[in-house]
Amino acid sequence: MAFKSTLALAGAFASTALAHGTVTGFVTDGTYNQGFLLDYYYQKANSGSFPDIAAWYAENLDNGFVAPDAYGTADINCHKNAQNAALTSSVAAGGTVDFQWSTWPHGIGPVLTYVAACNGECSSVDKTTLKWVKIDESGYDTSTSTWAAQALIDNNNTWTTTVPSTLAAGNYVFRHEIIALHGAGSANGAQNYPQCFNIAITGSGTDSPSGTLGTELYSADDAGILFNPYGTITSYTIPGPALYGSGSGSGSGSSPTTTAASTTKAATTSAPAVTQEASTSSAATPATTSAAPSEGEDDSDDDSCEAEETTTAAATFVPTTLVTRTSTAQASTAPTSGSSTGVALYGQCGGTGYTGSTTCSAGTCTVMNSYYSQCI
Ligand SMILES: [Cu+2]
Repeated sequence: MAFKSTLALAGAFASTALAHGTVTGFVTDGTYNQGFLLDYYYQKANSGSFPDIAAWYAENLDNGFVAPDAYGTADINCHKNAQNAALTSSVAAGGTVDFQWSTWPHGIGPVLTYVAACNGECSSVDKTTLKWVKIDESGYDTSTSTWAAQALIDNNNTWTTTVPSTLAAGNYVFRHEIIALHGAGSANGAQNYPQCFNIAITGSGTDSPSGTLGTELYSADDAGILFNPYGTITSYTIPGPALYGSGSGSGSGSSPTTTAASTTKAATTSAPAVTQEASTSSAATPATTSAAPSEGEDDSDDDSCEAEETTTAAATFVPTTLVTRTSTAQASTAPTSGSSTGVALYGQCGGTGYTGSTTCSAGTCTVMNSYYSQCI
């Protein structure tokens, strides 16, 4: 990750600090739904609760990912310490879901989407019992030498999955996932970033395919997990169970905007104090950086999660992409800064490069690190 002279810019907009991004919004048949924000982690830490939304809560802080040595744990389902979403959105069988990542730095790896029937309420289903059906997968396009993750980045950090029209109506957890492979040439070097959403499928489909438990989705030595992505790639085997028959997906969908690239590259600045999580992740991160060649001209896509962890700064989500996407996206819970009434609870109230209000309308402005102070 390049830390360049964008601190002031990022500070002006920053409300949530992330390195890898989360799915901060998802669109079901054209309807925007709130996704997971890192803010919610702090809300939960400080107040014990987080908003009732249709996106699952997870503690994928900063450099958090699920490594192959954790494929046998519950975290592989919906990311670290995931908790059920309280609400449920809906999509018609045959319709589309757009997953909007706040930012995404790694252009090497597949993108996959699964569904699991809840057989009841997804708000209370035991995640370890969910059986995942892969409905969308994309790996490496040898004709264009492009990874799915790069296509996602190029599409305004958005991925569109088409819901198979044959799936039976009912309550499902959708599991959308990027597997970053920039370090996957080494054992335990792949990085899985799953996120989950409660979405009811409507329609007249009748198919209820059997799925695969999360802990059985991948193995550390799968051909598509332990994979050297450097050099000439003649084929890539997407990991996980077979794709459901009528599923289809693509990296296209919502129109990319010309601001997407600059927004992504501008997303560099402060991170809240998550050093414990980050250092935990760091320990699981193979030191492949120095041996790994560049991923190309996109210098924001470095191969080093260690670099993000060993500096005090990490990338920050700049929520301008949400604003350009849909009008309803503006209803996100991003705290306002610079308001005459002060910064809302959990909002940023200080830090290097920050130019907004330092007065909290609720809580006390508390220094998390030199780059980020928060009203808590
Ligand atoms: Cu990384």
